[in-house]
Amino acid sequence: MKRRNLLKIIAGGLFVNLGKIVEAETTKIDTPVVLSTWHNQGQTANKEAWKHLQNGESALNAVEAGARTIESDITNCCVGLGAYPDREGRVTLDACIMDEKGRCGGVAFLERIKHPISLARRVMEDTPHVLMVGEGAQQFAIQSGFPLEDQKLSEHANKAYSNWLKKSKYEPQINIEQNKHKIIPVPNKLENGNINHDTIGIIALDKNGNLSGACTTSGMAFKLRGRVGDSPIIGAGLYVDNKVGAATATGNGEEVIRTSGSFLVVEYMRQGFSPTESCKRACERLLEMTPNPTDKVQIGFIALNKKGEYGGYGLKPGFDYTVTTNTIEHEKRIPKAILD
Ligand code: SD4
Repeated sequence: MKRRNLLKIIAGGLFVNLGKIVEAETTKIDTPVVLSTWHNQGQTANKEAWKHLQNGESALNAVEAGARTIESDITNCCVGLGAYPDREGRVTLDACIMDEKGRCGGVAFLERIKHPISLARRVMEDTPHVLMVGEGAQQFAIQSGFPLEDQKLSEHANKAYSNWLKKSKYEPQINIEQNKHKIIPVPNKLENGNINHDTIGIIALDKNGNLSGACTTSGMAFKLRGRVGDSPIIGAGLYVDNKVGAATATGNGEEVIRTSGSFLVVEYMRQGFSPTESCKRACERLLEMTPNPTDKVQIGFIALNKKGEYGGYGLKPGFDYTVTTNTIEHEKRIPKAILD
């Protein structure tokens, strides 16, 4: 092992000890690193992102590429145009992206555009704005050369929506696969047998030590038309500060927005807490604001600091994420939960 690397590892260990970290998941520095929310889809996203990181490309390119693979998956319940629609039967998408320079872009309430994450990047790079929504965002997409896709539900989304219409019960839920009650509007498993998972949040540190992140979703299944969650909102669903770290969230967006969740996680890291401890503290803060979350409320945070240390925490059990480094191949991590 090179002397430089050895020193880095020692420094990582010291940071953990001095910071009185409760549960550091990593002390060994092993970069580049990419983390994605959930394992089911996170491993696919990480595999794609890793190709870019391995080539020496930027974390920004890596997170965009990782998010795009999930947006392309027409069988995904919760991301991209194949996902579950709102209560009017229309799929509306939210996404945002942030890079190492503090540049950021988001799109919300976007219809018929296959890759909201790439449009968010165009908002960041080609406009003086940060967030574009609805028809205007769609118009900007078309002007930017994005194809306008058919207004059509995927087969599995159509079935789920038809079932939901029969019950006609407006009850959007998150992290549904963990719900023990059976009065749920979306299935625990998709028609193809895949487990139903949520939003993809992906954060990476590249070989040059730069951080970036991306977050993309269709939001809550059968949501009220026009509802926007945390995922396109910088500071809520995603935040990156290249001096400190990056964080992203999955779960009930309303709770994450109310606590500026991802920003909060990064601020805890700025204070010297490990990524795991920072995610835990953000969950605790959330619990202070919502002391009695119903069984439908779930939140998961993942975080990565400038040194390549990473971690996560859930409000409740059931959350997992995926990590990839030179020595860790798209592995599943099951973080602790506040309400374990
Ligand atoms: C939202 N945060 O729209 C998203 C959904 C999600 O796990 O992450 N589900 O509120």
